[in-house]
Amino acid sequence: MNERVARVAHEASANARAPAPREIRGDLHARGRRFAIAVARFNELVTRKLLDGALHALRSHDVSDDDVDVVWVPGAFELPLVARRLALSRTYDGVICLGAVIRGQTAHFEHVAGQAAAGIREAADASGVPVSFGVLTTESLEQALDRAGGNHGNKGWDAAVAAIEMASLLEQLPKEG
Ligand code: INI
Repeated sequence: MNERVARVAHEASANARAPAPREIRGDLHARGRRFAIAVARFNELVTRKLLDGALHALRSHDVSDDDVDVVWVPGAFELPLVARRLALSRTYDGVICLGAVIRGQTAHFEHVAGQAAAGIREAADASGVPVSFGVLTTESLEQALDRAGGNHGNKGWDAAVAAIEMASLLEQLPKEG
């Protein structure tokens, strides 16, 4: 055994013995899980595509349509209230929030986008249920469409997959004391 081979063999055996922390990850097995989707009607041209993406993701991960409720709200500003109600109901393993806030269309972009993000976060914190953030904040309609099934993927799909992963992860973590 030359010196380099001996060193590699030594390192490999040391690694095999090295203590390692337990890693915990959520998986994407979602059969039997229940999800609610809260989706804003404002910019429905975009949000319907986000909804299509989210539903496609759930179905692709074996979630039955019978285990999904879709709740329409007027705009992204209303998402937090509904997300909180859905999450606190303990009916769902995860809540997926979908919306599109487009700067070109509103002077109060920052308020709508900021309140939606903070409120959705707060719904998750208050309930301990995963509430995912599928709200686009873009400069233009074109950018929003790009992220709703166009050139930059579908943020609705991403938000649904995040909710699936988080539902699995939370199930594995110690319960709150
Ligand atoms: N709601 C959105 O979801 N996206 C927007 O871009 C938007 N703009 O442009 O104003 C918007 N406004 C409506 C808001 O969410 C509330 O529905 C409304 O203020 C009533 O509370």
